[in-house]
Amino acid sequence: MTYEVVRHHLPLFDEEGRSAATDDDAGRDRHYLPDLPAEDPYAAGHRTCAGCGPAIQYRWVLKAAGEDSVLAGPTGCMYVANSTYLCTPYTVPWAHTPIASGGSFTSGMAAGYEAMIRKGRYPGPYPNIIVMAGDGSASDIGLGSISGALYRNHDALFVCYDNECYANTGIQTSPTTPYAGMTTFTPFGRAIPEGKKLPPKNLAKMMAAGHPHCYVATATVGYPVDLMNKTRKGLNHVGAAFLHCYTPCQKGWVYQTSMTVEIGRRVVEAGLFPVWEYDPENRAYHYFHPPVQRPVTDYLAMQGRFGHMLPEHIAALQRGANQNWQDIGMDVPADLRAGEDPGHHKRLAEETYSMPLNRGVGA
Ligand SMILES: Cc1ncc(C[n+]2csc(CCOP(=O)(O)OP(=O)(O)O)c2C)c(N)n1
Ligand code: SF4
Ligand SMILES: [Mg+2]
Repeated sequence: MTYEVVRHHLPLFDEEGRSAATDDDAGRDRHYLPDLPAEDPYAAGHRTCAGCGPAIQYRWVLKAAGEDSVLAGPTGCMYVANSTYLCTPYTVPWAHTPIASGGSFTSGMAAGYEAMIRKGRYPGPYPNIIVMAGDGSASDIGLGSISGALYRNHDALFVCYDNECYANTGIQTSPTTPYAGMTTFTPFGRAIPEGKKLPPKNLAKMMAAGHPHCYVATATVGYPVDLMNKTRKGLNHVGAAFLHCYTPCQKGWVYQTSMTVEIGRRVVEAGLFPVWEYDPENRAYHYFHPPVQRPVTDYLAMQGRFGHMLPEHIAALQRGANQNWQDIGMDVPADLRAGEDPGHHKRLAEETYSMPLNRGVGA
């Protein structure tokens, strides 16, 4: 006898929040969080750094997914800092995998649950199967196994928490480290004054273009309701889904601990991390158009990893950001266009940044 595989359908959160939005003096809507589930499958008591972006992302993704979830975590900060022998902050089943095999391990879990439910050996419903891999794992060492799982369309959510470095082993460069981002493997000096010379790998676009049957989206910890809704959309999608989430690393990027969520918004407002969704049914990209467009210096000056940048490096990044604005269908304001000229800039170490207004944590 064969049993039917029954799947969850998770309702989406109200992005506008439950209270009237008010405008701050920069014209941005301030929202309040909608009612969130009380459950917290990523419990308090873990040992990540204060202000750790990946930890914030883990908490929100798991709040959105709920208690009927099973998790895998390839080696990285979110394995090492979260788990010590026989102790983890997860209230749901969780397994560590080698850094290269997050995709293959998760494929096995998905196929196993399907088979057990069909044979009547597991009562169901089909659980939320999630792997959260760092950028070193998802975009580099474990890319092949995640691509294989997406290609075979296993019903699971594959998340890359992107802190733009191999953090756990001492902040080494990864394929997603941005141009000029300083890491222990890309120090700046007389020979290479910008530190990192290469532009970052566009992991999410690669995943969407290469696996057009999958739900693919980008998100940041600056927009928590959007992140939670994309988690739910990815889980509701029957088949493989990939979510690329930008997660600042306080230790590796060197910024004030309380600024993690703010940096998660500024990267979008500076045009350096476009937020979008790929709809596999219509094979269409939907881009988020932020209400504020900033010069890249508003973002760079908050972080010590960019402090060595010279005017020509800043201008190069502004050129890239302006290209991103055009790619997502937005106009490039004159002051941002002017920023393509190195003569427009000082050394970054001489820049200051304004402390942001309290914008709340809504969408
Ligand atoms: C095959 C292999 N190579 C290298 C390592 C060493 N290693 C452990 S954690 C880690 C960093 C992983 O970086 P990332 O996936 O970005 O996660 P993060 O530490 O940034 O959270 C590395 C290189 C390993 N465990 N396995
Ligand atoms: S090093 Fe970075 S990613 Fe790792 S725990 Fe600290 S803040 Fe989080
Ligand atoms: Mg990383």
